[in-house]
Amino acid sequence: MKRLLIVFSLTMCLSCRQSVAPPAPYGAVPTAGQLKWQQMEYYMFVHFGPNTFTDLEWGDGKEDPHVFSPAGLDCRQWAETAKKAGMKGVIITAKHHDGFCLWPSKYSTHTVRESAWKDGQGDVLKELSAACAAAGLKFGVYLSPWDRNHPTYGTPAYNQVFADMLTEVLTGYGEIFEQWFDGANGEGENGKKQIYDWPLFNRTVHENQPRAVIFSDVGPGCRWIGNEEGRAGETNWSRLNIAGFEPGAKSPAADTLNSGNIFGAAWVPGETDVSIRPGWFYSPATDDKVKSLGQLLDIYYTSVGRNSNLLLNVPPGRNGRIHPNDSTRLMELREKLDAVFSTNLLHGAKITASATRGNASTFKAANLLDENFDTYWATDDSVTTASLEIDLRKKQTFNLLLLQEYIPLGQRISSFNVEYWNDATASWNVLATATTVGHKRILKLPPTTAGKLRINILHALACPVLNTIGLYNE
Ligand code: FUL
Repeated sequence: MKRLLIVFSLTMCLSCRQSVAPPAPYGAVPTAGQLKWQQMEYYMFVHFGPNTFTDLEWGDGKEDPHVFSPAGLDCRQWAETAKKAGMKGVIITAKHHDGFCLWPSKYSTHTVRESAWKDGQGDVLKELSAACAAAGLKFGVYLSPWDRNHPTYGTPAYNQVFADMLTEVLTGYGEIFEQWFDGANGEGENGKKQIYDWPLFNRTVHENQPRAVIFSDVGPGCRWIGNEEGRAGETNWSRLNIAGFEPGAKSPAADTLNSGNIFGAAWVPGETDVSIRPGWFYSPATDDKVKSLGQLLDIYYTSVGRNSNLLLNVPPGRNGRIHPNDSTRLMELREKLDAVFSTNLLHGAKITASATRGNASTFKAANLLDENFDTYWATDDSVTTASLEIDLRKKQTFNLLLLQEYIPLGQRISSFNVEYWNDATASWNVLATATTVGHKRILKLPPTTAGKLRINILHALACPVLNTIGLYNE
C-alpha cells in the first residue's frame, strides 16, 4: 500500500511538472536572426577608403581614385586583430559618402578599379570577406546611400543604381551578417538631394541575404543608439515604434533611439557605434589619441552592459594595417574583460526565489547559474514582482552584477534593485536600483563585501523570465 502511494504521488508530481506551460512571449520578440546577432555582442567597424589617405572624414567624391593606395594591405591582420580582441565580426565601409567603391562595381567609375592599387585589379571586399571566413568571423557591409560622386545621385534613377550596387555586394562575398545603412542624405555632385527608396533598399537586402540584420536609424533589424559616444540608454528597450519613420531626418528623436519604446510595436534592438579614435577614418594626427583602456571599458559597460551590441570602429592606416596603438589597446581590453568575467563569484552559490512558475523545477532559480541559454527562471503569469536571494556561502567582494533576460520571450523587466546583507546591522541594504535588463545588463555596484545578496524585481510588464546571473569584481 505504502509503495503504491509513493508511486501514485510520484506520478502526480511528474504530471503536475509537465503541465506547467512556459510563459507566452510578451510583445514583439526577436527573429532567429536577431537573436543570433544579439549574441555576437561585440564586433569591429572598419572605416577605410580614400579618406584614409586624404585626412578627411567626408570626401567630396572628386578625389583622384589614385589617392587610394594601400600598399601592403593586409586584411588578414585586421581579421586576426578582431579575432584576438574577442570580436565576432567585421563591418566595412564598402562605400562611404564619397561614393568610392572598395569593390570594382559595374555601376560606378569611382572604385578600386580606377585606382593604381594592384593595377586596378584589387578588391578589398574580396580580401576582407576571405580573411573573415578564415578567422571564423562574420562579415558585414556599410553602404552610404549618400553618394557625392555618382552622376545620377539626386535623380530617381539613382535609387536603382544604389540597389544594383547593393546586389553586387550582397551576392559576391558570401554570407553577410549585417547590412549597415547610413541615413545621411546630403547633396550630390549636381547639388541635388536624393529621395531615398528605403523599401527598395531593404527589399534588396532581404532578397539577397535573407538572414542579414539591417541596421539603420529605424532598423528593421537593429537601430542606431542615438549618439556616437558609445552610450546606450540606462533604460534601453529593444522595442521601437518604426511605423511612419525613416532613417535620417525622419527618424525618431535621438533620445528615443537611445532608450527604445517601452511598448514599441517592433523588435529593433540597439547597436552602439563608436570609434576607438576621435575620427572614423585613420589619421596620423590621432595616433596618440586612441581611447584609453578605461574609456573602452566604460564604453563596454554602457553598450554591451546596457542591452546593446558594440560596434567598435578601428580604422586601418595608410599601409593597409591596423596601427599598433589601436591593436595594443584592443588586447588590453580583451585581457581585462577576460580577467573580470572569467570568475563568476556566484559559482557554487545557493539561489532561492520568492516565487517559481508552477513550483516546477523546469523554471527553478538554479537555472540562472547553469550557463545554458535556454533554461531560465520564471514566475507565474500573475506574479510580476519577485526576489532572488543568493547565499554566497562565504564573504565575497564584488562590484558588478550581470543579468540576462531570456529575450526569445520578449523584454519584460522595467525596474529592479540589488541589496546586500549587512551583518553589522542585520539588515538588507540597497546597493543599486536600475530599470531595464534585456539581453544583457551589467550593473556597476559600489565595491561591497558580503555573504548574501538579494535582487528584487520591482516592476515587470509580464512575469520575469531571466536566464543568467553573474557577480564579478573588477
Ligand atoms: C555617419 C557618417 O557621416 C560618418 O562619416 C560615419 O560613417 C558614421 C558611422 O556614420 O553618418
